[in-house]
Amino acid sequence: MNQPERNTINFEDILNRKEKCNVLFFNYDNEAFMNTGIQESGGTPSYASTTTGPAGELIPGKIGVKQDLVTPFAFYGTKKLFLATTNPAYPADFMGKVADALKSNGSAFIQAYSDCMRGWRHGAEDALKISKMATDCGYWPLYTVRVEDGRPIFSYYRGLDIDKDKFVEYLKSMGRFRHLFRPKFLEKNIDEIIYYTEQRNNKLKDLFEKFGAEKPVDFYKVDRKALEPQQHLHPGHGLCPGCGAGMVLNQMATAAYAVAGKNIVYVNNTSCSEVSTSKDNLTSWKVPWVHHLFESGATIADAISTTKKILKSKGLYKNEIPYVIHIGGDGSTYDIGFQFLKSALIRTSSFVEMNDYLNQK
Ligand SMILES: Cc1ncc(C[n+]2csc(CCOP(=O)(O)OP(=O)(O)O)c2C)c(N)n1
Repeated sequence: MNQPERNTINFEDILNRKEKCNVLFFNYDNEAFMNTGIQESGGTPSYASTTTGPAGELIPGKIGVKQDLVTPFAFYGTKKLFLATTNPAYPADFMGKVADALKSNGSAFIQAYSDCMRGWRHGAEDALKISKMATDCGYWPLYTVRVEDGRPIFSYYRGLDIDKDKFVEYLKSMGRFRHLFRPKFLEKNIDEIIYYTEQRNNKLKDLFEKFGAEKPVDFYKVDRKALEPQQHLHPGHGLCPGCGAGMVLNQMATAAYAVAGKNIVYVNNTSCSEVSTSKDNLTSWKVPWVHHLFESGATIADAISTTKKILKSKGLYKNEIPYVIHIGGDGSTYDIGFQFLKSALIRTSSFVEMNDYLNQK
């Protein structure tokens, strides 16, 4: 079989692009409602033990599958949309995608793998190793969908093939799956997790067949040594040691800082990233940051971006339009808050002509 062709995307070239995203909707997926006590969400994988679906003698953790959140967005019908999955264990791909998203017309949604040592029950020092394994075993594939004029174009970086041995090692590395290995070896349940992950990946492969890019492998070239440290967040925060969301926020802000400087507004749904960066009247954020609720965060992000554009088009706003990033955990993205996220994402992704108009002004 021919090697698929690589599409090399230079970080520097992205920075030179004129386009500006309306809102980047950013979900960090730690696969449960973590800050309120590890409750099951739509992002929780099959048979993971949580406090609302604890593994016991009769029920081995979550009954049901981890939902596919990203690909459906490609088919709702939008003008221009950038969709991607990321993993902080692959920082060049991660930061390249954040920059690419911010420098795209329309809107964007990124879903980041986000290890949670507390909720997944493993040592803090293993967070990066486990994150890397997630993609390498085929559990967390890294791919991109660019919707252009209403039609999705799929590309990928890695993680589409299941490595069964690595997958079992991945499950074994976390306390939330320990009940699958002892006291009894629940082979049928383990096989089922792998089977449904493989089905999801096969579906993705079919989508690449049908809607694949001409050069299907996206390779982001980022000179990480040349990147300045991000200036959006102070180092002080209340995340757990080894928290994946810390790596995620740092990489996201590093790429966003390279693109936007400090001309950016963050809107943060209630979540670990929100409670850990705000305490009474103290905040870890150095740039404008708004905390909003599950149901309203995405709408607020849309409103901030859209209002400034309308004012600018009327000559009532003199400054440069800021970039806007909306951050939500999986609970507030898959479950409570989904309809508002979906609406805001689709609404803003069709807001293309206004950007062209403002660009020409
Ligand atoms: C409508 C609503 N229900 C419940 C809550 C209480 N609550 C605040 S944060 C949170 C958990 C958020 O989980 P997730 O979005 O996955 O983020 P994480 O804590 O994992 O970072 C919950 C249930 C809320 N704020 N709003």
